[in-house]
Amino acid sequence: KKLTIAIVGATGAVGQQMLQCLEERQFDVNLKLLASSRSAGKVFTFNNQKVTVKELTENSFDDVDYALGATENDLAKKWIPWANAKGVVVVDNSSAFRLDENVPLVIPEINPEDIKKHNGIIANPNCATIIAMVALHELHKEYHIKRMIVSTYQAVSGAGVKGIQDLENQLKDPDAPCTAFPYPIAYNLIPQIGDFDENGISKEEWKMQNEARKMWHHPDLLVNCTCVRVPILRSHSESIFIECEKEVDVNQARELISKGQGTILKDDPQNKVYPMPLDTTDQDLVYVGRIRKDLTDPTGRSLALFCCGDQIRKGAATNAVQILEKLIQ
Ligand code: 2RA
Repeated sequence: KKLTIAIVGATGAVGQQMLQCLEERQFDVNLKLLASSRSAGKVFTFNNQKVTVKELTENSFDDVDYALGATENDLAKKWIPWANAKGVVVVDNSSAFRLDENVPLVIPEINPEDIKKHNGIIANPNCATIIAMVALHELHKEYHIKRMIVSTYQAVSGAGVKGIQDLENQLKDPDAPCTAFPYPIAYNLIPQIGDFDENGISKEEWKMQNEARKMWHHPDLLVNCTCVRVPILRSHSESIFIECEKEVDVNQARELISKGQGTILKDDPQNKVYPMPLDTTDQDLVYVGRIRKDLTDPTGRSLALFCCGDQIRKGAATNAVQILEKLIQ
């Protein structure tokens, strides 16, 4: 019997990419597209079949085996119990359950063994966290990262279709409305993603430390993160400094990354070869370059690098579909 997979939040940027990833990765399944009443009736194509979006209700999951969640937190907290009540296992891209101890948080290249610990929900990490950890994983295994200082340059797609539309509209007309961000994003940078706490640290900035600690099973990891919205469509870029337990070697680090799962080494600065968002857009690998020793650290245990990855793909949809692949294999 063919499995039935539901995409919940099917008409958003991530939901649409999930559909495309399922098709690219040849999922021979029945697909159910669920969204709000205002999207019900829209028709999409999957494996050359027309699929009509249905309204998400409590009874949407009777005939579903697995669900991919691409909704905001509040809605996820509402519909996921409906799905679990019908025995449906959910891979959720919202941040609602990521830190719940009964919910595995997974990047398949890093901690696939955590998938089987699920109790009905597996959480997909935040896009900026996925891109950083895929870039760093081999280095962490070799040098054991103690502390990370990260600056992110996050694409407007992180705020969904509205974010993309704001940038495209404002580039045409600087007076076009700001619907996704507090200020114009065209020709601008906005050093805020999510609300700030009393320490002046944003919700997005806390995600990097909280989620990396959970997935690396490394509760002492220290992360200082600055998250900035930039006028780029789809790829997040990140400048990362790591302080390790062991002395680092740049050539070995390059070797580890070139052999790493999910990464491509783009590191020949003398020939202007380094990661850029235009290169990583609409593909699933994380590009890593600008790898260099931190000459200000006499212990030789610190290293800096720059990486880029597609926020909608590996940062969200592809990672979730890769988790689903592991679940049903
Ligand atoms: C953002 N990481 O970039 C958040 C959610 N995708 O807006």
